[in-house]
Amino acid sequence: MSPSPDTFLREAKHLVDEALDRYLPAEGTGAPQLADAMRYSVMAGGKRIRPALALAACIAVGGEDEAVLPYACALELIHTYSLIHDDLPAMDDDDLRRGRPTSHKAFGEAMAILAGDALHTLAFELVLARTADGNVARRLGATLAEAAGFAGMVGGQVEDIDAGGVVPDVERLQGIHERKTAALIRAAAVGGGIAGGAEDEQVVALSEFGMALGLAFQITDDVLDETGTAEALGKTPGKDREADKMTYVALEGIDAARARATRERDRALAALERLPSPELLVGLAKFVTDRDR
Ligand code: GRG
Repeated sequence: MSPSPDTFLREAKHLVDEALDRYLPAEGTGAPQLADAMRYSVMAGGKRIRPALALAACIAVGGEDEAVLPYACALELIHTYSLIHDDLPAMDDDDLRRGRPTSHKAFGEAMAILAGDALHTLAFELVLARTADGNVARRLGATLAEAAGFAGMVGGQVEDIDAGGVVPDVERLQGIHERKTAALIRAAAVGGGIAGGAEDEQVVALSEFGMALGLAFQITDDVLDETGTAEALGKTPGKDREADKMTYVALEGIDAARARATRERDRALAALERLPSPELLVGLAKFVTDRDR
């Protein structure tokens, strides 16, 4: 029997946190303040949902979880770098993240920028230097780069900034979130499949799953920004409305946004029917829309 989503997330977090601790520069080494700033944000907690999805996708196609561990950690490093940079005064200007003062509040702006940069490059070092099979490493590196860069997260972030204060429309909003949030979540599922030796059609199913789940994740994030507490979320709620952001809640209200998240989640679940052992992914998909943090 598969573990519950909470149990699997806890186990995945343990595995990934132990590996991250090994992969990150040791405290007090090299440029000590940089090593401290990198560790401060990565080890502050976080749900580790992207690495958990990569591990579960690898298992869903019959792979062994250690084949995907460096890639799972790389996803978390890219995600953490994006949070550090997103919190900077030049972007969202946030004081609280993962229940702690943001990186620039704790280390200053220059160090926060540099810690993000170093996490970004460490991510690719892990994938390329620590993935056992060279061909798999090349495919994982390309998958991660595409999801994190111009065609994915960074491009989506720029579109999101450009959309501030604009009257919301659903097509534009979906385009933003496919790139800003869903691309990296899709890369978690696809990369997990690649590392696990998935057939081409299984990779396609994981891609559809990841994109739909990524949208469900973002819509739920928009709802939680309205309904969640700083204590549960570990960040300041209500920032989207304050910044007049284009969100699903601004577009259609909380109830319709929740219903939209459920529809995307169900679309994600339908794609899993084409995989041999999807149980862990099914549980994670339900966690994404039912969470309070
Ligand atoms: C700065 C290049 C650059 C990109 C920023 C991802 C992103 C783009 C900004 C983060 C801000 C944000 C609220 C994004 C929407 C969804 C999201 C990524 C939420 C945070 O992810 P969780 O809930 O966080 O997985 P934890 O802390 O649990 O890892």
